Order: sequence, then structure tokens, then C-alpha cells
Amino acid sequence: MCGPTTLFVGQVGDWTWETVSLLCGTNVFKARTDDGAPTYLAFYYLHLQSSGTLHPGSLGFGDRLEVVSQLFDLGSESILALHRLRLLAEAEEENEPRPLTAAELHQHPADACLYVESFNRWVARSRAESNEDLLRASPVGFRHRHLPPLAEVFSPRLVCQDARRRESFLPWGPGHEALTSQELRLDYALDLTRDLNAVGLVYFATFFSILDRAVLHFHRHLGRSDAAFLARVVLDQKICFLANAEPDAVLTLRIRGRRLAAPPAREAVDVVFENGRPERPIAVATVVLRGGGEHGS
Ligand code: YXS
Repeated sequence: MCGPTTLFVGQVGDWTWETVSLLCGTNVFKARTDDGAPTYLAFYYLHLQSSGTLHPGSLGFGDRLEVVSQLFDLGSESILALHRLRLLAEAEEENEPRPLTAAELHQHPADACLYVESFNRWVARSRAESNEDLLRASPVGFRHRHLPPLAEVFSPRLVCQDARRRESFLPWGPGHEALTSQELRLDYALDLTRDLNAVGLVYFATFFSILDRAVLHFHRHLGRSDAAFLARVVLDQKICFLANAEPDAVLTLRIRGRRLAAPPAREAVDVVFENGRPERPIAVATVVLRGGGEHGS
């Protein structure tokens, strides 16, 4: 789970699936609808939030992490999982961790922790041989009513609807300054050797490797070094998965970057993933990075 963001989110994805399997009476890895079709707990929205102390790029070999996961009831077709990661000191004993609430993530996050918000929706294929036009679904035996409800104010649905409409998770505000005179475009041909999961869908964690490629392209366009990219500190990244894609798809990434006004220095990069239909992107993402310029100053 260290190194590329995609490895980290892949591990977090397993935690989400394992937690739902443990607490919701359903083996997520073998879920079926009542007519026996496979149904998948697809990632619809993933949000990583850090103060900059513990972030995906800071994880290294041998780190011991305390991971606390909490589920919230969003009905029969979806679920919200929160994960809180904290580095354990070398000799620190593993004690009963404090509970994790949505208020902590949204209103009073701990500086030393890395938070992940995972909004998953059950989907099924509408056509056996296609990744497109996935349908909302719900598996037999999925128990969710015993889970705590989620306050509407913390609903990820509203965040996703807004991001889809705005093509960004971060409204443009006073003092935000575009870093390029126009958006950049980058084509990405899906790679059969590493971008699909075991059932042939474009794997959710793949979207993060494509997102990192878009951020790298943006950095290079600004003349920044690869070393600066590798040293980047990602404070917040959000992505909404609006549709999947066929394995032979060539995606077009539309990339915009801006410097945010208020100190500390931060930049935001918006990436829209298009699959031939500009009016219906398959994903929208926003990455907020510390600093800017060559060394994240
Ligand atoms: O009817 P209204 O006006 O509210 O509009 C609807 C939709 O028409 C509209 N809408 C869109 N608008 C613009 N661009 C789009 N791409 C788009 N898609 C839908 O939004 C309104 C609300 O629709 P909604 O959200 O209910 O969507 P839906 O019912 O059409 O489809 C729901 C899903 C979940 C089936 C769809 O969002 C979807 O397929 N998402 C992609 C899921 C995905 O591929 N996840 C990542 C990889 S698969 C996965 O996670 C694996 C299991 S794994 O873990 O192995 O990676």
C-alpha cells in the first residue's frame, strides 16, 4: 500500500469491502441479486483528507497503522464507510481506539490522522459483455438498518451532484488564480494488463493512477521537476465515479489547475474523465496539494 496512490486506495478498498462483509451479513466478494446475478459494491465517491502530517505519500515500509472503520446506513442500494488511519509509535501498545464519527472528519479532524470517506453503491451489469450502463442493484441479505444513520449535512450525494454539475469539487473562489491560460487535455488508453479488476470492470483504484498521471502531466507542463511531483503532499483528493468504461476505451482527461488564495500555499487540480461523451463524464476529480512552484513552497 506504499508508493503510488493507486496501491494505497486499493488497500483501503479492501478494508471497505471487508468491513461491509463483517457487519452487513453479506459476503461482498460473492454478492448476488435475488435473480442470482453478480452485484458489486462499486466505488461511487472516494475522498482522502490529510492535514499534511500523514498522507498517502508519507507511508513507508514497516509503518504500523491504527485503522478505525465505521459504516453508516444509506439504504439498501449503497453504504458509506469512513476510515481513520493513525501511525502507531514504535513501542506503542494497541489500545481501544476512540470511535470515528462523520463530524470528526468534516468538522474537527485530528492533525495526525489520514481520513478516507468511501461512498459505495451496489451495481450490476445491464449487459453481460459490457461495462457501460451499469444498473443500481442490491444483494440478497444485505443488512444495513442496524448501522447508524448519516446526518444529511454530511451526505456525499450532494457533494457528488455538485461536483458533477461544476466539474470540480472545489468552487472557484476569490483570489483563486488559474495556473494555465486554458485547460490541458491528455488521452489515456486503458491498459488491459493492469487497469481491469477480476470481473473485467475498470478497477476503481485505476482511476487514481490515471488521476496521478494527469497531475504529473500538469506539473511537467508548468516546467516542474519529476522530483517535485514525487515529493508532492496531497492534502485532499475527491473523485466521483459516474460510469465505468469498456476495456478498449481511450479516455480524454481535461485538466485545470489553480493556486488557492489564502495561506498556507495550496494548489487545486481538477480532472474530468471523458469517454467520448463530453456531456456525461465518467469521473470528476479534484486534488488539493500543498504549496506550488518547484519545491512546494
Ligand atoms: O435523472 P437525473 O436528472 O437525476 O440524472 C441522473 C443521471 O442521468 C445523471 N447521470 C449523469 N450525469 C452526467 N454524467 C454522468 N456520467 C451521469 N451519470 C448519471 O445523474 C443523475 C443521477 O443518476 P445516478 O447517480 O443515480 O446514476 P445512475 O443511476 O445513472 O447510475 C448509478 C451508477 C452507480 C450505476 C453509476 O453512477 C455508475 O455506474 N458509476 C460507476 C461505478 C464505477 O465504475 N466505480 C468504479 C469501478 S467499479 C468498482 O468499484 C468495482 C466493484 S472495484 O471495486 O473492483 O473497482
